[in-house]
Amino acid sequence: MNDLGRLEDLPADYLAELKALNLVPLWPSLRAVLPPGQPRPNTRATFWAYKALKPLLLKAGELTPIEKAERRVLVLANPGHGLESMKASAAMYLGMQLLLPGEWAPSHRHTPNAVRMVVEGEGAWTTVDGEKCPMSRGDLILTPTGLWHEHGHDGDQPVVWLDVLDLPLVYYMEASYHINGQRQTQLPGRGDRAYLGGGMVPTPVFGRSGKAYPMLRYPWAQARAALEALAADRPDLGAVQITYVNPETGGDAQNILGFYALMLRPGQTLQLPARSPASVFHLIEGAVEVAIEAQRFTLAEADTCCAPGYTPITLRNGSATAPSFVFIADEAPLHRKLGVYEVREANGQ
Ligand code: GTQ
Repeated sequence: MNDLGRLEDLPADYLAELKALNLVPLWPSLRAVLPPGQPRPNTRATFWAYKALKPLLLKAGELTPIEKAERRVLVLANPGHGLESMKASAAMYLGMQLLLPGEWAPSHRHTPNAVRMVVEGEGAWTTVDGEKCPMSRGDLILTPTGLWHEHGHDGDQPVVWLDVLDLPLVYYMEASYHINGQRQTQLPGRGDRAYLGGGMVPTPVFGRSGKAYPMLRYPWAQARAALEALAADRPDLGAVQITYVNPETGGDAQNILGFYALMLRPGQTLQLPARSPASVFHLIEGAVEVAIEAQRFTLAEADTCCAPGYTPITLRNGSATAPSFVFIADEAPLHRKLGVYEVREANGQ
C-alpha cells in the first residue's frame, strides 16, 4: 500500500482557498473512509450485567416520575461510539425500560422501529395500533415505524424490558421524529392468536391481511416450544435457531433490524462466522459464555452484550445439563437490503 499525501503536505493558502469554497481534498482521508480489507468499526464488544444495572434503573423510578420521563430508560451505550451518542452499534440502540405498577407511558409514534424483549415482571401491556399486547418474560413485541404505542401496567411489581431500536440509523438519516397522541382505544383482533398455527394464515374471503405488520406479539412460550421441537426433531442441526418473521411475507419481522431466538443444547459450543452486521445477544434463560475476539463475557439471565460486525463469535452453553436460550438482534436485514451483507470464512477471506 503506497502512502498517500497528507493534509500537512499542502500549502496553507491552498487549504484556505479550498475551505472558503467548501471544498476538501480526498486523498488525505481516503484510507480512513475506505480502509484496506475490512472496516474499522467504532462498535466495541461491550457487556451489560443486569444485576448491576437493575438497582440503578429502580433508582431512576424513585428519582424521576414517569410524567417527567415519558419513557424511563437507561440506555446501554457503546463506549466505542461515545456514550452520549446512545448507540450499541452503528444502527442499533438498546435501552432497559422500567414501568412501575399503575404507571402509564403515553401514546406516541415515531419513525424509528422499536421492539421490546420482556425481561421481568408481570401485568404490563403495550398497546400498538389499537392491539393490546400483554407483556410476559421473553415475549417479543414489535412497535414498527409509524404505529401508535403506549405502555401501561396493572400488576403489582416493577416491569422491565429491553428496547431495541434502529434509532441510530434513522437519526443519522435525519429522518427521526415523534408525534404525541391520545390514549388509544383497544380494537378487536390479536395477531398472536390469528397466526397461532405455524404455516397457516387467516384468509378472509377477499384476501389476506393488508396490514404491513400483521403480528405484533411473539409469545416466548411459543418461541421456546418451537426451539425445543426443532432441537428434538433435528439432533443433527448445528444451530437451533428461529427468526422472528412477518407471517404474511415470510420476511424479517421489521425492515432494518433482524430478531432471532437461539437454543444452545446442553454443553453446546457454537461458532458463528464473521458477518458484516453487528449483533446483540441477550440471555433469556440459562448461562452462556460469549467470545468476541479477545473478549470473554459470561452472560447470566437478563444480561446483554454486543459485538461489532466482521468478527467471529463463539457461544458456549455453560450448562452441561440444561439448554440455554438467547435472544439475538442484528443489522442483517439492513445489510442485505443495501447489498453489503457478507459472511467471511474463518481465514478472513
Ligand atoms: O417505549 O416508545 O427506549 O420512544 C426509546 C424511545 C423506548 C418507547 C425507548 C422510545 C421508547
